[in-house]
Amino acid sequence: MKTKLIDWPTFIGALILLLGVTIPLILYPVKGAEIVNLANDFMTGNFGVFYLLVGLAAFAFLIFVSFSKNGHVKLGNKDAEKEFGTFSWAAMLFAAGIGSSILYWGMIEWAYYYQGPPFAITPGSKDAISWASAYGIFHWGPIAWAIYTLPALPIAYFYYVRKKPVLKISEAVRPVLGRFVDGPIGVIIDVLFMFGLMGGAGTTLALGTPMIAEGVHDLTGIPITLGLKAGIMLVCTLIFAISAYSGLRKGIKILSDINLWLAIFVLVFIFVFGPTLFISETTLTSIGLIMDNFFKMATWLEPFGNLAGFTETGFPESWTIFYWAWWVVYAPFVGLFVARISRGRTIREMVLGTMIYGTLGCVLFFGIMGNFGLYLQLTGQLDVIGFMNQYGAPAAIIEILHQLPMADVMVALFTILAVLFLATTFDSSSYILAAVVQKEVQSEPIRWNRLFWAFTLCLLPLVLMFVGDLETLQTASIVAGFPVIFIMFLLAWSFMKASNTDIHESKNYEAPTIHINRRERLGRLREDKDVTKEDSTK
Ligand code: NM2
Repeated sequence: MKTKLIDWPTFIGALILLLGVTIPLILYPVKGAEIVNLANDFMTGNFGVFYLLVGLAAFAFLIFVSFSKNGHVKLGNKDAEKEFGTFSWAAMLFAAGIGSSILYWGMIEWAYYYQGPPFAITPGSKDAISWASAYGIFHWGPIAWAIYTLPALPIAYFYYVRKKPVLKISEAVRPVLGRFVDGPIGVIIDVLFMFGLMGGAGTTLALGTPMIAEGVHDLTGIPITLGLKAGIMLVCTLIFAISAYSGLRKGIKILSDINLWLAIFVLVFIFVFGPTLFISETTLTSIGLIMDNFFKMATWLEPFGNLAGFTETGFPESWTIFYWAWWVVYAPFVGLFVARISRGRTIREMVLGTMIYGTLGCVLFFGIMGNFGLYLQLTGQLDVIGFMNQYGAPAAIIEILHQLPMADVMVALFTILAVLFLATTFDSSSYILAAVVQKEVQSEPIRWNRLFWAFTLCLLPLVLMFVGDLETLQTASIVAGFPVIFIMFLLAWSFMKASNTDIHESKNYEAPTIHINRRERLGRLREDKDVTKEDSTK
């Protein structure tokens, strides 16, 4: 067993923090939940502005970078071939960054907005219905994907351009923090990121497991008990542990490809056999509504609360801020992962590819699955909202699927798809957690290390489920992600600092990887001509 490569302070630090939070939650669940909820209210109540600004800033920054000189830098040597074809690349990045939550929220998010709309609109009104269809797409749209993409910039840059074989968040902020990253500050940055990710992943499991259990129950009649849910978690863990163990090119890539094909099949099926026209029209209209109101949605808070006749809805805290926080805790991981799979692409290709494919994928899920449910509601074919309020969201999701032809097959495929989505997020998470606790990653992190983090990822939610408090975990993860926001700033700053320096010094810097844009090329041609003219006049 190779242990020399392990960065023990980070490895142990992350475990201590994890146990330090889990054990008190197990011992004092009620008090623990109280504290976590207080922390959450404090954070989303007071730092909403901050979160919304981070979203907007990430979005603006990435657009700027992709069209600036820095966007032309190629990740890898000039002649490096793309390590993965675009299809597999997009499949992997989507499968890594998006878990089973997209099946959950894609199906049912609209139902929450229908009953609790934004902008103090009357619940169930015509306006509420339009926003119900649009808001989910916004929460999984370009700003969210920008949050995901930002950390990939410095990480990919150092790994492929400066060729440092280290896949760590701390390494990516070296240009700003300098030697400090070699000391405790570096360890703290990595540990905080790992903790946030484990919490964010806990939220994913907390949502995914009951939905998969509902599918299994529907298909087999097995009652939904704690045992069934624990069994499901263990099976999922086994699948993603095997995938992480077999590595990037075998396990993770193959599982992601299958995941994508199955997802396409399910979506096409619902689109074709569901209300095709309604789905197309509503999705397009929703996109228009978002475009029209992009900045309004991206900045909407409730500054007046209940003052002067205003009514506070709590919508921004419960949804937009919560979502941005959730994307933030996952972001460094997705950044590390996207960076790792992007060899041979330019920064611009990586950035625009992630944002565009990511957003498009989410639009398809929300547009097709969500609007199918909305259609059932509006036509009275199924009172989804009534069903959900009585039996819970997972049951409502399965009931929606029952309205399709070949319902049992669709429920089965949907359940398998949920397992796959979960597994493909968790195998890459384990892979990245393993990478971060290593001093060096030449090609892949060590196998036992990958396996270790696969099981650790599942342990916390599993134990907390028995204490009956997955919700606390969900909240705790968001709180845990708060420090990651500052890391996001450092990451953006580091990228600009490093790549600008390299571009300025590019004459002696490894025959860069930097393509010249058209205007510059013309400029240079002109200079050359001037030189020749001068020469001929001599
Ligand atoms: N995000 C995309 O459960 C999942 O789908 C993982 C969730 C951050 C909302 C990511």
